[in-house]
Amino acid sequence: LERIVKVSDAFKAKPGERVRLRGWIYRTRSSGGVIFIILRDSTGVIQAAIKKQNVPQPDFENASRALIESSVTLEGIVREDKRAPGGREIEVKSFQVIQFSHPFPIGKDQSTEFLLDVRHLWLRSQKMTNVMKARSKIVRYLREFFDENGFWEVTPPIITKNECEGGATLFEFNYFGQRAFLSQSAQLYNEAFITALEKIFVLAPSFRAEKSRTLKHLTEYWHLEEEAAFYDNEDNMRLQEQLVSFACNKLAKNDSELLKLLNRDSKTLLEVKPPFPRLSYDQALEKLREEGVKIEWGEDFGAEHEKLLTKGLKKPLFVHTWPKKTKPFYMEVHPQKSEYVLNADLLAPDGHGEIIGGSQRIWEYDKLLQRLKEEGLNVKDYEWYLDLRKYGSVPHSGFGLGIERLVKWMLNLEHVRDAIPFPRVINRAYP
Ligand code: NSS
Repeated sequence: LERIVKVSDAFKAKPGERVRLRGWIYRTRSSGGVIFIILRDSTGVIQAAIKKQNVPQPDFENASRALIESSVTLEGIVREDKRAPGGREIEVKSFQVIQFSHPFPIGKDQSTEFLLDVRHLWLRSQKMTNVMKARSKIVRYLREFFDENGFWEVTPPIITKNECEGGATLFEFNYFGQRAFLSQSAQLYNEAFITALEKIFVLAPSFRAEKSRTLKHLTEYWHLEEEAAFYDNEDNMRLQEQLVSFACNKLAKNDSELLKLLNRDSKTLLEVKPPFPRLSYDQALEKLREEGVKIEWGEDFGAEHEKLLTKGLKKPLFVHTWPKKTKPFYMEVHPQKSEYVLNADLLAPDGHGEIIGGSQRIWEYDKLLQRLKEEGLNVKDYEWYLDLRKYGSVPHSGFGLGIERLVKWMLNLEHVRDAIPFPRVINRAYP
């Protein structure tokens, strides 16, 4: 009796073995009395040769009628064949169609916008399949790192009454007559968890009403956020470089075949190791000015600035100690320089942009209250957050990493939307 196997198993099977495969038609062509089908499943593609004299007549007719992307099952003998892709071919003995596909709308050289319109179908392309596999691995390694280092995974709410990262990018909605928002960040809740669990992380969607179209902004993205009691900004940066290096090294070591399919060289990822280079905001500003950039103190960096700062780097770059006025209310003020905060942004090499934002938090009640007022936030909505500074408050720090930004850099993708199956941007919430 035949075994049901995956395409990858068929490549490992002994020649002469009889196997049964299930999947989709990736390519099809016929020549004389033979139909060559490239069969695709989640593990890869393999050639199958359907000869008229080898199969029952209806099987041959179905094979000749079935268009690409039809779902099929077939049974046959594994043969070595130098002419076939990968040096293997299935000599088919029986062939059934599960569903005859309608003519597939995706052909060669289609526009980016069209491929986004049919994203639900484009997901099965080799490119998207490989990106999704790599993303799955990367997320697994990130979780593994936290698990090995004593962090608990927690689950914050998505519906909230608090802004975390400024009003300009809030998605507001009517919550049974009350004003509420989609979460921009789990951070404020993360700060509540640490009094129970000390070291925690969250993987959840964050929402930002980003009104501009760029290579790195989504309106819905996956946010990996960490928070730890008793950590200062130094501890925070060290943890970030360990986390990022761990994920890069694991992917390079365990998944080099996958990386090859994505045209990403494993060696670069193996070289990502602590410590990462660091510049203070003021040093970065000086460097930009040396390059001829006109920029005021206190201005945020744009994509071009980030590109200049990270050009040719092998590892990500920390830019730390930012002007207080450019950053949110919750960041701890620098003890010696009151116009600065204890924070760091981590910029990926070669202009891939900011992948992490993190800081030490204000942990004292009076200071936090003052900053909330300075920023004009409604103190009533933050009473619970202020409570955290009343009952056993401790110094603490945390950060947030954008999964799609990290994946974009690690796989060297062009656009952040290539790193997420169904991207949401200003002009798109379909499919
Ligand atoms: O705004 S952040 O810089 N920081 C926070 O939200 C903190 N509250 C996180 C924390 O300390 N717990 O966002 C963090 C990261 C940022 O570095 C990006 O990698 C990513 O989140 N990010 C985004 N990715 C994709 N699209 C958009 N629009 C986006 N905004 C931030």
